[in-house]
Amino acid sequence: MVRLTDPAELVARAGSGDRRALARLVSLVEDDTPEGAAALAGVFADTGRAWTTGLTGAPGAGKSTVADRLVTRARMRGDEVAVVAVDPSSPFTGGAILGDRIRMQDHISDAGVFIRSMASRGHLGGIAVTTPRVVTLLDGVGFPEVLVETVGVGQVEVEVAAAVDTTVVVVNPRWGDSIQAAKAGLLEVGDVFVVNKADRPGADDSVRDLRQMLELGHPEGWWPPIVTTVASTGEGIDDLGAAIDDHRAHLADTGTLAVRRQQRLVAELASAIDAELRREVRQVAGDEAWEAARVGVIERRVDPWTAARGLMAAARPR
Ligand SMILES: Nc1nc2c(ncn2[C@@H]2O[C@H](COP(=O)(O)OP(=O)(O)O)[C@@H](O)[C@H]2O)c(=O)[nH]1
Ligand SMILES: [Mg+2]
Repeated sequence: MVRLTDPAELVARAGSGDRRALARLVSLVEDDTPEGAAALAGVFADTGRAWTTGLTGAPGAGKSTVADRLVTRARMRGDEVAVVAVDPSSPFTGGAILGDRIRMQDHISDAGVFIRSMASRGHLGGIAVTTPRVVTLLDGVGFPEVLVETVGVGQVEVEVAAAVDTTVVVVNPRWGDSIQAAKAGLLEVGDVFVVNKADRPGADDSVRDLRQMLELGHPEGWWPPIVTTVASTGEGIDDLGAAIDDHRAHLADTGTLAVRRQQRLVAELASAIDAELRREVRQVAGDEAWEAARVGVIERRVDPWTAARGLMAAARPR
């Protein structure tokens, strides 16, 4: 079989529900290929329509199980939905990805659901660069709803989870779990909080701890609700869905949605320029000059700022 790589053809097929074409497109975007870039350029005018929700929290908190329930909810509403599960801890085909697949298996045969697990591949920028592009692609081919699951451990993962319209932070009723979430910087990014595994003791204490910590913050007209769930049985998922819908309505009514999305796009523009410039400077100045700068900085013979200016000057056309 000939492997289809024409971006326009793939976009057309993906848009009409061809999941294999879509999977191929996502790979092309993930691998930072020219075809992927062309596909993104092609769909960009159609983006800005999807509602994006991020789910973040410690490994094992139940994010995938919650996502699975939210997918069911979206399907019952008649909406198609895409899920992007980012797991930087499984660089190859780790257990987490398999676990996500098994958990989501009810949806795998459903043509209205697209699930993609992405592992950090270690290329420049990694998931921080790739995930927003994949989400943009899914938006552009017409998914009204996109869920992004990220392990909320590192700064990059937290940023990825926060680069959505609504960020949901998932914790468990374990002593100290809320404190860990706070330390990871999750309290600042959460729009909705979930105490999942409420079938275990301590859920009420966790809710109280979270509320106290959140009250120390300075919300801009939105007090993040705290919902308790038992994702494994589906208990509380309707409340969570309602809380997400409320947040969505709040953002739309206050005009915050447009502002947030504009800020995200401008940030994306700035980071794209950074990445392009770095690549170009390295290419034009040459490996030797790059290496000399690198070693010079490490050995403290030249400061990073002077070295950067030197490389830029070497790369600038005369
Ligand atoms: N007891 C209990 N277990 C749950 C609940 N939600 C998820 N789990 C289990 O917790 C484990 C981790 O869930 P998973 O969704 O993979 O967590 P993730 O790593 O955050 O995506 C799995 O074995 C789930 O079946 C819950 O509400 N109660
Ligand atoms: Mg998971």
